[in-house]
Amino acid sequence: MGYTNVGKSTLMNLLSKSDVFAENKLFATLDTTVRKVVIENIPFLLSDTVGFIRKLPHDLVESFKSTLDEVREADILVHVVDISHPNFEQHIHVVNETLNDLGVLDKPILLVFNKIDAFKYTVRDEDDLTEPGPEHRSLDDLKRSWMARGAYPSIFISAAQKINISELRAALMGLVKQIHFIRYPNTRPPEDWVEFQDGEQEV
Ligand SMILES: Nc1nc2c(ncn2[C@@H]2O[C@H](COP(=O)(O)OP(=O)(O)OP(=O)(O)O)[C@@H](O)[C@H]2O)c(=O)[nH]1
Ligand SMILES: [Mg+2]
Repeated sequence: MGYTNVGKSTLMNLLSKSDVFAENKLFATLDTTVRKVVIENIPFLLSDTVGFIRKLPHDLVESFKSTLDEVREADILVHVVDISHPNFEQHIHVVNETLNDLGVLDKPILLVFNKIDAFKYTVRDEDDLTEPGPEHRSLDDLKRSWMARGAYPSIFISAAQKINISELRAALMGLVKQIHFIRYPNTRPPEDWVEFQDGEQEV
């Protein structure tokens, strides 16, 4: 889930190798789409949702309700953000407000910063002594500040250019496994489960 036009459907297509409608316009997705995905022999359901926005067009309220149900019932929330958008932080805020209203902020959340290929910033002159603005933050600056906040695990990707997708898959699988083996304790854990329990990052 995430703000509208951030690349949720593009990412869904990539992870589930399906063909969910993706287009560069607001609200390309008008209902929730669920796909079964199997990674490392563990099946789970991946659901693509309608985009969040501050003021929802009236005729979308109904279709948005199913998105809210989906979010309420999900085990893991993948919050997709368009980091190339100048207002991406405001978008995160709008989405988080909705999650807060739904009372789902205690669910595991993976923050996925998408469109790193389209990310641009203004390089400051070395002798520029004025206060740096948000437009001067490089991708590394943003990575550092989001990692430092440590609120949620964050991954920086490009769904369109397929950058860092294996890192995203690994992070997602880490969360899926935690839930899978709590829910199905009798299923034989894969070899790497012990490592995972030790808190090691999977690659
Ligand atoms: N540059 C760039 N564009 C991307 C990336 N991922 C998606 N897009 C483009 O962003 C636009 C929106 O993508 P969608 O996948 O439809 O976005 P969405 O979040 O599902 O949008 P809604 O369903 O309308 O909320 C499309 O034109 C995509 O091609 C990316 O990593 N980089
Ligand atoms: Mg979509």
